[in-house]
Amino acid sequence: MAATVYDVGDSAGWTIIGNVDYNQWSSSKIFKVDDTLIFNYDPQYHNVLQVSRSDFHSCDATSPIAAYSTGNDSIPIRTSGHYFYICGFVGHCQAGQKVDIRVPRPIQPTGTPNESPDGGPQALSALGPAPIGRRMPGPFMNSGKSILLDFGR
Ligand SMILES: [Cu+2]
Repeated sequence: MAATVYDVGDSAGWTIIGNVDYNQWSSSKIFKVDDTLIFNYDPQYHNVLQVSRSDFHSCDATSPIAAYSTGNDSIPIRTSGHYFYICGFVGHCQAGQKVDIRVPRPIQPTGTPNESPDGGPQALSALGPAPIGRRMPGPFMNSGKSILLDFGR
């Protein structure tokens, strides 16, 4: 598996010009650990802030996890996860200069012999398929009350 270098936004770069759909850009890619993201932009007008999921959605640039401002930022993907980047210049994130990068967990070539017995919350990660045998209880497990209410009136 060769590592891939991605220019965010491809030839458009990191910008508010041209209404680049970064969501579409990232969702068309399959990112993996060891890939690299390159943000190309004029540092006079833009920057790159890594933010939390909620700050990404609210375009809150006040508490970034990491900040980049060289205009040619190379950001290696070191671990799987969900990464959120916005431009910190006023109005730019709101205008669509934001991108989320989802990096799935690497697929193990062979089964892991010592799978942890209780899995923990990580086993239910949205990044992977739900493990078999961990399905939620069916509707019949609900309290009798809701079943009664469900009977058509
Ligand atoms: Cu910007």
